[in-house]
Amino acid sequence: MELRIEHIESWLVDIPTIRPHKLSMATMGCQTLTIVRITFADGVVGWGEATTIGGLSYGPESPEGIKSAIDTYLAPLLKGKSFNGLTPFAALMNRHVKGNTFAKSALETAFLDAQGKLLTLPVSTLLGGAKSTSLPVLWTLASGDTAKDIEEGKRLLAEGRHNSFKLKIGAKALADDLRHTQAIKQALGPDVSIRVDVNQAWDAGTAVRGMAALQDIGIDLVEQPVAQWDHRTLIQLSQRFTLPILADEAVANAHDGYALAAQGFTGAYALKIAKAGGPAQVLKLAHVATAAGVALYGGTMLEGSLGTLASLHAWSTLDLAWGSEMFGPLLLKDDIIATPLNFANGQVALPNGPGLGIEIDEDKLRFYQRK
Ligand code: MUC
Ligand code: MG
Repeated sequence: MELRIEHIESWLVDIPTIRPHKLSMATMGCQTLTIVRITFADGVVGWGEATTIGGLSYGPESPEGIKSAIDTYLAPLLKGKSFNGLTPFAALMNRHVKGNTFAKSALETAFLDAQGKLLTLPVSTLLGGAKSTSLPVLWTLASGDTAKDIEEGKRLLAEGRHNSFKLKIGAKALADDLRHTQAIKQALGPDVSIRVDVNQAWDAGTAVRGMAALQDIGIDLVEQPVAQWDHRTLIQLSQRFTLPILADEAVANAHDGYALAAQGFTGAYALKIAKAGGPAQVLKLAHVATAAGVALYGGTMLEGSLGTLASLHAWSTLDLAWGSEMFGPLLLKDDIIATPLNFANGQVALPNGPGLGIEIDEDKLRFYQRK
């Protein structure tokens, strides 16, 4: 089987969020999805998405930069070439384009979507095969207001949509964040798992005090307490506290995962297709982590349904000890797929149709496309 690439198009799609989403480095009122479509010689098309958070405040690629990398460099490189599978496709991109893993992730997703449609197999099968047809999904309480977060958490528990939550802290002083976290933990009760994501906001001293207090409050997991580059403190914290650490910004790919584990990190890694360069590339990190005894968590860049699905197909082949946070589509007021994903009972169902298993609503795409 050879897949010949005829055409690659990309769009910036701006969709408002259902409420402000406050992280330590940005407050989001809108999410921008960079959507890509690859058309192959026999007319089969594949769709992909690359999405980041807060422009350039979270990661090194902006939505506009991702689109530019695709249009200016990656599309001309790939156009007219034939591939017998994903390995040579990814190798060609990596040979000629350094970094830009978000852009590569969108293209890898689109390639897999098309290959799956051609072979009438779901992307999960191309990635090794799904072990489960639904995956656990938490929700992030991040309105910026403690009372609103409690109300939102209680409503989602009552609806049965989610049974664990992540809180975004780090923008405020430690004492304020601890009050906020404790109030939510108490209000939602001992059976509800609460994790926090500090998004790199603490220095080493604050992190030691913060970890000790969060452990007392009964928090289950602390995500990326210190700066991305500060591996030494991250490793020391992971060894000093029984409260586990989830490495997010500090670990993008298999090389990072190997280095952190080899230096003594214990805990878990947040896998994200965008950090690694796609749904197949991120599995390399997952396998390194598993070999090192590091637990797995399915992470999001708050993607819409396309990026969320690409991730879910990859996560379905793994054992995720900490579940996932693939709730991105629920944070957006609307989406560009014809049938929304099904979230219920703390789980999201994995479609089993060919490719990603969904159809794009092209009218919606045009409606939300940046003009
Ligand atoms: C992050 O750093 O984990 C994931 C969930 C959420 O609310 O924000 C993202 C980013
Ligand atoms: Mg995080």
